[in-house]
Amino acid sequence: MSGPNSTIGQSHCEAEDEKTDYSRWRLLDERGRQTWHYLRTDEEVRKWPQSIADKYHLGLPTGLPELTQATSPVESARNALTFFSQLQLSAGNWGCEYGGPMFLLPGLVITWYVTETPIPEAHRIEIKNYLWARQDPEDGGWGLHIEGESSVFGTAMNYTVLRLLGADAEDPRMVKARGLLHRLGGAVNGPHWAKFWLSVLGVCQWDIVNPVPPELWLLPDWMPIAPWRWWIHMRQVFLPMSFVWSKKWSYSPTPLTLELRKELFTQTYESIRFASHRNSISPKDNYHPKTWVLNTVNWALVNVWNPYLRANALTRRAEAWTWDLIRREDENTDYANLGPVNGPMNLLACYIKEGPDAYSVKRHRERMEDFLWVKAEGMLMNGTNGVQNWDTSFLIQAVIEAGLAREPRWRKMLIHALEYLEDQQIRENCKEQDLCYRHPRKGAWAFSTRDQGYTVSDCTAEGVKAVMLLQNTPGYPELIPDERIHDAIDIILTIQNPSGGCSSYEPTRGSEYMEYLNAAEVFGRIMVEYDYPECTTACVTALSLFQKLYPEYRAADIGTFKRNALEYIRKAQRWDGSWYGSWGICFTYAGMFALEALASVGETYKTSERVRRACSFFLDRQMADGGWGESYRSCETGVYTPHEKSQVVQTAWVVIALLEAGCERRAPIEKAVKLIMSRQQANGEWLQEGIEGVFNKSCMISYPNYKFIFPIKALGMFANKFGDVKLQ
Ligand code: LAN
Repeated sequence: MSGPNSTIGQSHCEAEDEKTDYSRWRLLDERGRQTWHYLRTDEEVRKWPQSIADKYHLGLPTGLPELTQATSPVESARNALTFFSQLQLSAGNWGCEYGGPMFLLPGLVITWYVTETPIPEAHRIEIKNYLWARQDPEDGGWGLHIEGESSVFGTAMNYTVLRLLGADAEDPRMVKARGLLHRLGGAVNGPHWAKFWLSVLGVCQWDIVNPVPPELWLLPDWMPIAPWRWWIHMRQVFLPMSFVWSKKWSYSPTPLTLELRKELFTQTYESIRFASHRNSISPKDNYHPKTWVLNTVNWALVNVWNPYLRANALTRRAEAWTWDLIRREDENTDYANLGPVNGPMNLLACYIKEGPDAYSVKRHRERMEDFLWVKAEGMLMNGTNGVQNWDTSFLIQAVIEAGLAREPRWRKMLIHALEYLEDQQIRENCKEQDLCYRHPRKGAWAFSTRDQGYTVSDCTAEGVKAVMLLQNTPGYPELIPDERIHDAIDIILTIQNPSGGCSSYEPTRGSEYMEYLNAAEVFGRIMVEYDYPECTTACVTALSLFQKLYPEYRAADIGTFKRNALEYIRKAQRWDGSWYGSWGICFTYAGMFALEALASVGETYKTSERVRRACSFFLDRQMADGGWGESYRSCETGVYTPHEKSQVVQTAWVVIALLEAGCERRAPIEKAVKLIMSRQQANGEWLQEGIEGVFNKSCMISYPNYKFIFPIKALGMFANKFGDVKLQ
């Protein structure tokens, strides 16, 4: 172990980067809690052998055998499952890296540094390796996400991380990164979150940070801008951020942070008027420019509220209430927290409030491990504490679709996956849920684990679908009894908006006009919940399946829900037949869901003009090799933008979409299926291609297990429709 400060003064140029011994890394899965461990002694290595999943995720040879070449879709799906089943973890779930965003490690590493948390040597080495691997070789910078263009946010923050972890300022890669940062105007041109973290670190002065007043938490609930109405991720980040901002807490200067004050700016630290840079931002970072409304509010807060009106008593009350909410978030999640941004910030808030030896600080430090992942490139921070429930639910459904659940060979694997979902269904609401503005969660599934414990509409829907499908397949046990299935359905029924659409975590609580107060600059559509075709479809299809199995239960509510949801799906279709996707890239993803929803009420190619329009949208964009490929630019611009190369995952999405739609043109679908099969490797796997997921319009995120799950489903659906014919 070495403290962060132990690296100060290291002045050698790293000609050859340090590496850890990859045969010593192990992934531990404790009821879905995934943490990586670096074994120090040979004795430990002997006692805890490396699994195939460990090797696969680390990029080491797995030794899995070559399989008989698949000639039909189901054979191909079977080969894929032969490979993928080897990656099932001991708790019954599947795991994977969940990287992509490049702004997460900085929050964590700065928090470690300022809370003087010892950073294990192996972590220090592999985080650096990851950042080197992800540095843009052309300009030397980093972007908002791994495929994005270099920005001040990415470059200033990851440069800082590298320095905190011991990289030498004169390392040629650092010199190059600094050069780019200076060309972009230096760290003063970073977005709000960069300014916040650098002020915490003591490298910027707090004057550079636009106000984050905790007093907002005292607004009465009826006020349209009260924080309880915001999208959960924004309010849970705003919460600890406002606490820290209010305290204007900064780490005392160290020799290293004094160096950073020299490196991150284009002028001397002493000559910078930090207050004048509150609104400075490089065009590369300014995806969502601040509105005149927000600028006016900020101006009033800085020039009138803070100096003349901010009353001590009120501030103290606001800090006390904010602290209370932070504490509740920690307790409700056993310190796992909602996500990778509020996690480190809550740790920092606990450190400030309760001191270095508090239980809260200790437990938070342990929980930080849940976000870290090791892969061939090094160690990164995941976008959540994993993708456990989501991937496991989808995999079960894909296997059933492909007809493989009936083959005895997969029973053990599937029962184990079912046991996992059983264990992960949330059984109780949060304590005093109204006081902390939490939506009910009894019966729900979260995206990752039960500990994290946040209801997500479509995670609940996909989870309960997987359970219902499998429990109704001959040969599978009933692990989740009816009343718990009812609980899940009750939760789904709470999540619909008046529009008929469903949002992600809660029904929409505030107006779209709140977007006028979006202060993050780098993200779009973040302030409130919106309707999403993806989430709506998942809920509708779960309810349809449920109705078939339990026709009596809340039949009227379900009927109304479905009618309104379908109305929303129809309205959300664009004139060209497409749907914009918010959680996967992009039109190929949302189209798959929307067409599934329409098909569930019998609207198909034969009967519906809108479905034919949707099919034409896809068929017109099929690439010469038979596949589809869509660039992440679609998400940013809202205009379908082809990828330079067709993508297995997106091709599978479109095959599923066309088959759901009942598209009668077999030839293009068959060509797509052949393409998917042709990319399969001899051991049954598919290789990683472009990034698959997105959030907040501008930030991409990886779903590496999609390259197994969706091809298996697409191949199975093709065989169901056209027979398991020889294709190769
Ligand atoms: C996720 C991941 C899963 C995703 C789906 C279930 C796929 C979606 O259908 C609903 C929304 C949800 C749950 C979702 C919301 C936003 C998340 C949590 C993420 C994209 C993963 C990371 C992201 C989170 C906001 C990242 C932290 C960044 C901030 C701006 C706070």
